[in-house]
Amino acid sequence: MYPSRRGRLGGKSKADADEPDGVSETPVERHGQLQVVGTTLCDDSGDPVQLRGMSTHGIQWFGWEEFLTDAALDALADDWQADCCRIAMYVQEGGYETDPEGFTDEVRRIVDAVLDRGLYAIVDFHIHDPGDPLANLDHATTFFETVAAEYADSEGVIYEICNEPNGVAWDRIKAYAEAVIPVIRRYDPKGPIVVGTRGWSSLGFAEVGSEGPREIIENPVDGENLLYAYHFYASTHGQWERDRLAAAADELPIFVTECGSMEADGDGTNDFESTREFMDVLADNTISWAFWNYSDDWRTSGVWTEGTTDGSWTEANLTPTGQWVRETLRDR
Ligand code: IDC
Repeated sequence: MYPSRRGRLGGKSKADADEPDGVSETPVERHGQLQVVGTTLCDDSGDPVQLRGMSTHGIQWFGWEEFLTDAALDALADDWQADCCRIAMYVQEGGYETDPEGFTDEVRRIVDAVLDRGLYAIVDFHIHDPGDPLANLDHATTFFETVAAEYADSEGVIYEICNEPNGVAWDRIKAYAEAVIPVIRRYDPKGPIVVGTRGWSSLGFAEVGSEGPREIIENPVDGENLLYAYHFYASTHGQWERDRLAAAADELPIFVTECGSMEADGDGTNDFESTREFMDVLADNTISWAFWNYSDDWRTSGVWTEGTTDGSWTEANLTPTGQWVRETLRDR
């Protein structure tokens, strides 16, 4: 198997972790507590940071034991050399609302496994139907109260409070965010929080009647260390979106918490040329990203071939999507 390129935090402080023990630092050891300075995500020294990694699929289908195991996460950390892992906890569709305690336990288990490898864990409250985040406000309050209280002292947790609002005005999303953020901040005063945006986190571009990022710029969410989500699928989206994303990045802190090289339904053909052009915009603007999705789903977006299980996390079992993303992540 591939050599681990990292030590394990294992109780080491960041200072200790710098010990020249022949093993490179983990992303959390290297960057520490993240913060938003102006429109840029920065590390604890104030230097800009671009995190790059994967999103899980919905953990109700591809969660711990079904798919995510220690071996799967070792491959993501040590072979793929990801900086972050987004944990997609659907609220509907057989998700959190069916078993709040059980799904909170599952998120806790995956967050701990991600942090143990020194990767940043993005806790994704994965709503998109219903598109109005206020429909899930009570669930969000309960869930994030528990998660923020438990991870308040961790340097490696990022809170994504609503995956893809849609069909609602910016005011409602802002109202939801300004109800949930204080719940998190009561326990975790600094952890970065990503707020979903109109039109399936398109910054409003995909929402009829939206004025796009202007609505956010003129009426931002109240709080510190906040970022706004943008999602793209490179076979569906192109230069029109790339130009507007680059312009928005001049005025807003953005995190691409979900993106893909295929159609917006997670399937269809890959357009790796368009994906590369999107990745260039993200790199030029130091925008972090998580690719959809770390699973063996049959759709184009699954990075592992169907039936990949423990012990078979080798290049031979990667789909074309997986080959492309792994190479991109390893290309430092
Ligand atoms: C899709 C999954 C599919 C699942 C569906 C459920 O690929 O297996 O049945 O969700 O709604 C998103 C969403 C994400 C979607 C993904 C691809 O955040 O949940 O996954 N996508 O459609 N936004 C744009 C694309």
